[in-house]
Amino acid sequence: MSIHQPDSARHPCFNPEAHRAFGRAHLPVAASCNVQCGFCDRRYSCVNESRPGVTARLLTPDEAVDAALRAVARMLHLSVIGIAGPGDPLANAAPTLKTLAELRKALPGILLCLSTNGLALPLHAQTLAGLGVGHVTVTVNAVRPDVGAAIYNWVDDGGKRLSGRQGAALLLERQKIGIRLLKSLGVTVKVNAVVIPGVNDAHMSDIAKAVAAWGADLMNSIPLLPVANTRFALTSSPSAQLMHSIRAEAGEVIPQMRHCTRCRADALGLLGEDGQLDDICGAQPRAQ
Ligand code: CLF
Ligand code: SF4
Repeated sequence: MSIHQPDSARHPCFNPEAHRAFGRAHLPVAASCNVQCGFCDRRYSCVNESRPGVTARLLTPDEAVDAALRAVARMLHLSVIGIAGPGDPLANAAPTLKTLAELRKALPGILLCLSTNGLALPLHAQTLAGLGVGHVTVTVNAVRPDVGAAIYNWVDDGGKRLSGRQGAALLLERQKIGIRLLKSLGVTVKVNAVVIPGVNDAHMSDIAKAVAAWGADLMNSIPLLPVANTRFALTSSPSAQLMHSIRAEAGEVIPQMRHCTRCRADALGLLGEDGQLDDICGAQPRAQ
């Protein structure tokens, strides 16, 4: 199975045939997060760490737009500009939406993309669609609150911090509403799911069925990358064999992405390349 949305033909993540020809730029304008996933550590530096949630430094919207314009001018194969952290783009709605609005004006032909945990998605889905953000990724690691409670340390809903099943249930509800809303607005939706052995690996087919029923177009099962000083620091990554069987089973109900390279929040170029936006390196790491 594959997806056949017209704009996805040149999106390197949504179309496996496009990823050798088209690249993406991530603009790191989203500092904080409204969820704490048990596997995530967003402290960052320029020491060649390549995984989601890390960036050499944060950019203001103006800096981000300038960097994007320079990148597009020198890299003709850039087809997508995305906002993917280092925190959650919609937990930082002001800089994220300002950046997207400026980009839409300056680069009318570029594909705009965004990756979110979905907690604030119902609030912003309409605005995103209005700005022409044609591709959105929502990370859904659980579709049962008891499973989610083992993954999310807490969920912060406008200053109200919820943990355990309560937090996981709220996040799940927002993800469901948000994805359905995006689909009603014509946005192409991918679901990322981090596979954590012993926690949600046996739950992946339930996630696939649920998100397919919500209307999602594509699913990307991502093997856990254990990060020091997190809840899952000592959990092993799933084997290639386990990932193969998870994708095969999930692929019965929703198309699977199989070429994800787990990009940094400031990645630039073809998937697998971590080029740098001009002058992004050099700032000091920030405390979380
Ligand atoms: Fe970036 Fe994500 Fe858009 Fe792609 S990445 S915001 S959908 S333009 Fe792509 Fe990188 Fe995997 Fe993400 S390979 S981590 S799936
Ligand atoms: Fe990290 Fe994303 Fe989870 Fe926030 S939602 S804690 S940025 S993985």
